[in-house]
Amino acid sequence: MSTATGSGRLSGTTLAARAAAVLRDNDTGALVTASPKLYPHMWSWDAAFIAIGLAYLDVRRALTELGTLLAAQWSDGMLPHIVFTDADGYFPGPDRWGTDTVTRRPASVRTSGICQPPVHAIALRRIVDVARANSAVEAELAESFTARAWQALYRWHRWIARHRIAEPQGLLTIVHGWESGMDNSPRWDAPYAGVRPGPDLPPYVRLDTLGVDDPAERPSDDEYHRYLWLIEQMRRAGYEPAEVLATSDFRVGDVFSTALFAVACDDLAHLADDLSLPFRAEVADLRTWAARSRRAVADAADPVSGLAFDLDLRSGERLRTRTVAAFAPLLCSALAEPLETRLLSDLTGPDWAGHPGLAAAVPPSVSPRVNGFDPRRYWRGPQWPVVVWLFSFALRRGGHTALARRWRQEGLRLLSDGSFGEYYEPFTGEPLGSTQQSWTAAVALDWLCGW
Ligand code: 2M8
Repeated sequence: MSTATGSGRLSGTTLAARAAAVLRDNDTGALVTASPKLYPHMWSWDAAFIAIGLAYLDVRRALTELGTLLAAQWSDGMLPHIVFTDADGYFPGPDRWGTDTVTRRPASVRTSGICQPPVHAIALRRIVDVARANSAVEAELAESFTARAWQALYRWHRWIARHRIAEPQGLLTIVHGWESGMDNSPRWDAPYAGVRPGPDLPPYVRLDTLGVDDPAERPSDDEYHRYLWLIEQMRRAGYEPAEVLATSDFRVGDVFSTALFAVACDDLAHLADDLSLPFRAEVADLRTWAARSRRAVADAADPVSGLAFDLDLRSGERLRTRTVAAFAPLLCSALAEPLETRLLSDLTGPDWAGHPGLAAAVPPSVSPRVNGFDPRRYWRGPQWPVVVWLFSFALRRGGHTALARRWRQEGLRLLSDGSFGEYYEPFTGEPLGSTQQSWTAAVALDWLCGW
């Protein structure tokens, strides 16, 4: 674990203790909320990262987190993006989603009706590794959980493969910017321009802007109107996967989610092999989906720069916006040399992590040198620790150890005030959005205790 990091910053030990306190404070028993004020529910991809963080505190509790999410899985395999607690104060809540009448949803929980990036098998593999390093007892807990949960995770992946892989390109299709996890990223500006809210959109009042110091750190009202319209369309389609694809004003092939799907498929297959689980045909499926997805990311990459671009499946337009998601090939090792090196030098260079003005040398969500970069507004410029963690983790696995360690160090520097911001202003390091954000605390724990 690292020691003191400099004046006004917490030592590694204190930071880890504070991160643990965030996860404990946000713990309702069965789930850790994404944050105490702004997000008092469970979010699907947050839960995966949170479970990794929890593994350093208590492996059993980490497995419960994944178990809670899997208990909300729909009967067709979809893992919903929000599992609601009883808390008020978040909009859109379960009534607005209107999933109570959907019979594919388990009756015991209220959920949203869309999904988020499939990082759960990546988390489970990580937790098994942490548990094995901890003790034989924890290893046994993690391994038996894996044997029990494996098929549910496979069904989740199969749902994606069946309903959300758009051929011939092979990219993972999203039907709402929220499904990407990068809600208002400029990646989605062009597709959102085609979303035209109808006059019959039921009225609503936003609550999210009350949970932050400055509403300018959140998406605009105009964006929210489109977000709500897409929900209305899906609700009218009964959240039926084929009907949603046929009727949604938003249908985009997401390179970042596709790359994560490739890695998650390989990780789930690896877990079955590692534990000698009797799922030979399913493992073959996973390997096929992984290879297909990796190829789709490679095909989406510009042959000169290596940057991978999303595809608007409604207009056929390639979305050439320079956001951090364009480095998706690095997540799943999709590109051969010299393109991988080209991408790495771009991402570490002055347009990105090497920009001379940054407080911490990690990639922002959008390059500061791109028109429209906004250092304070959510996914349109700030640095997101969880995204930095994903790249550092992938780079380490891919053998780029020195860079992975550097980003771990710089990522920790970003977090070292101990407030665990949702995202950070890249030039000042100011925490923005929510504080005590659980997944930020979780990645801090992994960087501090697992490297
Ligand atoms: C943000 O998204 C939610 C909607 O899903 C919101 O703004 O209300 C995103 O940052 C998303 O990636 C994240 O999972 C969620 C909870 O942290 O918040």
